[in-house]
Amino acid sequence: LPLPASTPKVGVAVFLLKEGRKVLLGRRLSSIGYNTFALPGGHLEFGESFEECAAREMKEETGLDIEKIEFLTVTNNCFSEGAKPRVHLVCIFMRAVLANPQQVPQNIEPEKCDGWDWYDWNNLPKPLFGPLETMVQGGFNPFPADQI
Ligand code: 8DG
Ligand code: MG
Ligand code: MG
Repeated sequence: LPLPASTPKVGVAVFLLKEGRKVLLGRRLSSIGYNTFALPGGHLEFGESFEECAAREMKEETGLDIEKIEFLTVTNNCFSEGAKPRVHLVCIFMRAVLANPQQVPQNIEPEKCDGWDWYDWNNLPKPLFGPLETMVQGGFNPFPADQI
């Protein structure tokens, strides 16, 4: 059988929610979505649950420990990078809160992210990473119903 040049991959991104309707975002330095604001997250590893991946990527990228990790939604995203072949990511969106509300995010992967900060849901920075922008445009809200 001819092998495909690539296959869809699975990403897990996390809405880390804070009181006052804030979310944690960082400006991407990776080629996909360069300079856009995105959630912490990364690729699902073999054998991992979505919750495990969310906690691991959060720790690797920000140093933060999270809890109340819940599934929210899934999106299907194809990215083209100029002339380069397209990247196809199925992205699982989770939400979570800080295990210790005093904990401060650190920029542990400075080659991939410009730095993490909290942003008001009603005043998000621009430009947002494509998949996130599409969700926000569509009226998606990651906060629990009793906080909307
Ligand atoms: P890894 O090597 O640590 O496993 O991966 P990464 O370098 O941290 O991957 P990533 O690009 O941060 O995340 C994986 C994919 O998830 C990304 O290429 C596309 C998809 N994705 C979205 N929306 C978001 C988002 O808001 N944040 C992040 N981090 N990824 C997202 O579709
Ligand atoms: Mg990562
Ligand atoms: Mg990442």
